Amino acid sequence: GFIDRFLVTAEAYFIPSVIIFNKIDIYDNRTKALSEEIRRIYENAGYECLHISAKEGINIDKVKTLLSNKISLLSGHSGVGKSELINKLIPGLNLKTGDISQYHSKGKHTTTFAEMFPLPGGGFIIDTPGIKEFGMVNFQKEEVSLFFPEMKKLSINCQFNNCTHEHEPKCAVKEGVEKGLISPVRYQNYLNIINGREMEIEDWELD
Ligand SMILES: Nc1nc2c(ncn2[C@@H]2O[C@H](COP(=O)(O)OP(=O)(O)OP(=O)(O)O)[C@@H](O)[C@H]2O)c(=O)[nH]1
Ligand SMILES: [Zn+2]
Repeated sequence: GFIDRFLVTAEAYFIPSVIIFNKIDIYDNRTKALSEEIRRIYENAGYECLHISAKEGINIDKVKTLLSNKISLLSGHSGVGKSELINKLIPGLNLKTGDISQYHSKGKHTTTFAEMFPLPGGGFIIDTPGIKEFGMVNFQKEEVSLFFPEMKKLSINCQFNNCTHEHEPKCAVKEGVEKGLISPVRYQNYLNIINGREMEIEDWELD
């Protein structure tokens, strides 16, 4: 839920997004398979995905290339390793990173406010506090699918041009879900957003 809400808001403001999977150094087989499944869903939706390890320095050069000469914002739940990644991008910065074992018991948050840092290769990175919930701007029901790139593409073939892809006949988006062109998970999150449902427990939460 969190990722899709975030991406919708970014799309609404024409901000390109990249999805980073961190801590690949500690993925077991199940986590690896799950992350590949999620990668497929988001690549299919049109997003670039990148597997990294901030700690072991894997694919950090690719992150550097992505961020070079741009102003970027890093977002994700508390403990995913945002501060660790920024430390790798900016040698000598030494942001405080959290001990993961304390996250669940004490709800520890290392970063408490958004901060912007200049990058050695040009550009800036904004670190944000770990986000538990993501409030969204109020969109019109009919416009939300414009911010799901894979739905937007198909929706031009819907019978109604203000189709909400929920219950309308001859809906190209619903057909796309049935044909496997659109991920059922993304579609469900879309329905949750247009119906103003509270963020549900993450389907992919691992613990
Ligand atoms: N094994 C492993 N651990 C990592 C990696 N990246 C970060 N960690 C660890 O995960 C814990 C949390 O990292 P942080 O960088 O503090 O997480 P954060 O996203 O900045 O958390 P908040 O500041 O609360 O939002 C720390 O103990 C890090 O050392 C990684 O790639 N691999
Ligand atoms: Zn439709």
